[in-house]
Amino acid sequence: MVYRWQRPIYKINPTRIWTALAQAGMVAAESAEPMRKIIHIDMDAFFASVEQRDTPALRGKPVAVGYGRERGVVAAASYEARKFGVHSAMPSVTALRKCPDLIFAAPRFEVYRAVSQQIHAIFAQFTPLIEPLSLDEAYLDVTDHLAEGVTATETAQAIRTLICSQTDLTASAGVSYNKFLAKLASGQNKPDGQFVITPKQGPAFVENLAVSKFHGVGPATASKMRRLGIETGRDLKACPAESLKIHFGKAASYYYAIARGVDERPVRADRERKSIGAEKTFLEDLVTLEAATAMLSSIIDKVWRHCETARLFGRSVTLKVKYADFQIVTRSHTGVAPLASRDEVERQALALLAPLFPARLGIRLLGVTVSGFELAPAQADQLSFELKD
Ligand code: TTP
Ligand code: MG
Ligand code: MG
Repeated sequence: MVYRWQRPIYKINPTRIWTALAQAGMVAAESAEPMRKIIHIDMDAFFASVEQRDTPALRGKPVAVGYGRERGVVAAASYEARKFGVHSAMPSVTALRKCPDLIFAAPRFEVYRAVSQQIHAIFAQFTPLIEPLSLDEAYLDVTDHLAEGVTATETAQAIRTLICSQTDLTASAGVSYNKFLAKLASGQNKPDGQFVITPKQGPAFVENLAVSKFHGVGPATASKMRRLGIETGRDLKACPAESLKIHFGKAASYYYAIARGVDERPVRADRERKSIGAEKTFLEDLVTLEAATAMLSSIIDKVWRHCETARLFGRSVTLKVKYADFQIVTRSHTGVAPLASRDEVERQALALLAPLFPARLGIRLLGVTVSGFELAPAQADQLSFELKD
């Protein structure tokens, strides 16, 4: 009897709770665990800036990296192009309508990858705790690696100065006490800027922000939150834990914590990326193979774009189908050679999809994942993301 009551108490780690309370500003920070110092670095208009650096005629001009033809999409837009409303993932035709003088530059992934290695080498001069998120960004934990008398803010400045002198490109930085806030901070003074969020400022900063700006709240989650009346961090904080659990399941505890400026995820160094996937939940269930095929196409576009960005080509394709009754079915195929084009991925995915029709029930979610990479290991493990609506 007694044990049944005691067990949950043993599971609670007092140090972690104390740290969380301190991060939320509920107890004095000095009395908690040493506050972490996390830096998030992200290159400015990465692919576009590299093209402007290497082709002087493109400097100061609205530039999009990608292909201008029909069905092409913008991978990156220079800041000059953004003034016209051009941004990543926008169809090229739309981008040209918004900015008729837009200049398209073909992507050169090997160059972006080389720059990525250069900036990684710079990070490594400051800390071994580096968690890359993509080619152009990473989290750095410098808590135990600050030089004598040097602050995290000064370290971020030093890293940006080195990046600029060694690559001729600019980066922005965010400095804070956890990953969630460091990433939010790096976007605050872009381009070529940095921003600090202190433990004191954290909770208020989150409260005043739109949840759609939160890392980990994709467009589908953001619109679900909107339907529930949750638009800002403040609304999210006001939402009781039980209610979050009902609506968001496993993700609820993450949302509960970030609404309070708390994020205990460690900076995980040198994780190997094992798969790249994307999935999409539909507003209305899909019933026909034609409808499912059409939806799969945009999911594959997204997966393929990220495979290309990371230069990772896998031999396996996995299809995930969630039916209206929430039953999940996965089907996988592994070939002898890496899938080298978007169309090859699509062919495999469709071969896995077709036998599931006629479908026993409407389909509410489709997902595609590529794995079994053969090329150089990239950093970071599974990269999963929601499709933009
Ligand atoms: P981001 O860091 O998201 O964007 P950015 O560096 O172009 O601009 P910002 O100054 O706002 O950070 O992405 C880094 C690179 O990844 C980007 O230059 C191109 C590529 N990319 C794509 O190929 N497709 C996409 O949908 C996105 C978002 C990025
Ligand atoms: Mg960037
Ligand atoms: Mg980035």
